[in-house]
Amino acid sequence: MMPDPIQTALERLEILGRISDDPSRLVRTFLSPANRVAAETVGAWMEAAGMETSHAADGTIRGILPGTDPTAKPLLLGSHLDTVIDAGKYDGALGIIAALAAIESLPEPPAHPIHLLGFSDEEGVRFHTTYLGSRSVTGPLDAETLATPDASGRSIAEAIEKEGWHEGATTIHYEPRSTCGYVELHIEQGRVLEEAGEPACVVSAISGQARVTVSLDGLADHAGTTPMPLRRDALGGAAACILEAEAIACADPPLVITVGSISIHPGASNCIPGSARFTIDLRHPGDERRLHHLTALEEKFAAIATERGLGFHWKLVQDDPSAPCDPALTDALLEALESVSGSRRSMPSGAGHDAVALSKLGPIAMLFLRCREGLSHHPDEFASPEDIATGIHILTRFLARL
Ligand code: HGY
Ligand code: MN
Ligand code: MN
Repeated sequence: MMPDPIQTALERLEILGRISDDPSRLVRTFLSPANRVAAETVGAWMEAAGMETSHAADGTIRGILPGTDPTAKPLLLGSHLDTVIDAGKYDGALGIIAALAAIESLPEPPAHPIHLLGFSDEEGVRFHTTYLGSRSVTGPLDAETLATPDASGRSIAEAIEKEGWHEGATTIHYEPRSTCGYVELHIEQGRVLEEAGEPACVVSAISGQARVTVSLDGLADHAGTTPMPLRRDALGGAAACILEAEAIACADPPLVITVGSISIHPGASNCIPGSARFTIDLRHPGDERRLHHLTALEEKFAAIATERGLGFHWKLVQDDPSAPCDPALTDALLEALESVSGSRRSMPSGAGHDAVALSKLGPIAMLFLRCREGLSHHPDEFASPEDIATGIHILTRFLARL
């Protein structure tokens, strides 16, 4: 008796949720040992589903299900294998597992070939970049991106060279207009569906996001003998910048600005911090407003640094415009959504997704699933088995009608 794809999907989510670089919490980052194990594990499941698998040196895994029409362009499905730090087990993994379950649920082979991709890095935890895996299937990463250093100073290029999954690796690449589209299932990571009492919806557009690294350099000095007016306290300057960023974001919703990580030097309780490095994640659904705030924030931070006698460096690590979902592909997904759940809800995504990178190839569409209290990037992230089953049924119906 064939195992039930839904039950299998739920079990696989639990298995993936335990593949971590840290025994005390879920974390899988670019080219980490756990990310490799996750890719190998998903690859084995793809092969068990009759898919031909391959992997890229950067850790992205792909399964191909042939179609019955040799002239048809492939449909791409997928999401990301990596996670944030102390993550939930649904962000990324659910999109891959649910797509595989939908493929396994198809009553007959599809006309279009289906390519299922598990991208190596979307969150950008290690390099503060984002979409590394999905960007790489649309073309080689540019030299500036490849030179981006991690906290240890190792660049992306060096990491791929020294830590990459080179054995048997192939280049996974798609030319623009070489596919009939990319569809991604993902938890909503917000509260709209929960408050509406609906299990799923389609996505209208994915918000643009900018990622910046800010450096402030003052003078490390003695905490006990240095009068306040003589200090060039880098952490004090960072604190002023962070509170200013928060005030700017609160004054212009739906702008959101987040400082997710900060490091200081020397980092002793009796030493005035001589340097501070922190990250900025700035998002707005409108490209013009995002760019306006990026410029204004840099100017504001520069003024704070000058006022405090601090050196200031602003490095725009990445800036992605908003990505609209394709109306025709989204309508096809909407038909499947409505036929399963009766809903025709659509909403914008404040979170970034690999679909942004894949939008450079052709049409994109996304299906959101409800998640409890909208919580995500947190170990208590949760999507119910019933909603996951609904998501798989919607994807299966969509694939069957392709
Ligand atoms: O940060 C995001 O929006 C996504 O989770 N990478
Ligand atoms: Mn995420
Ligand atoms: Mn995600």
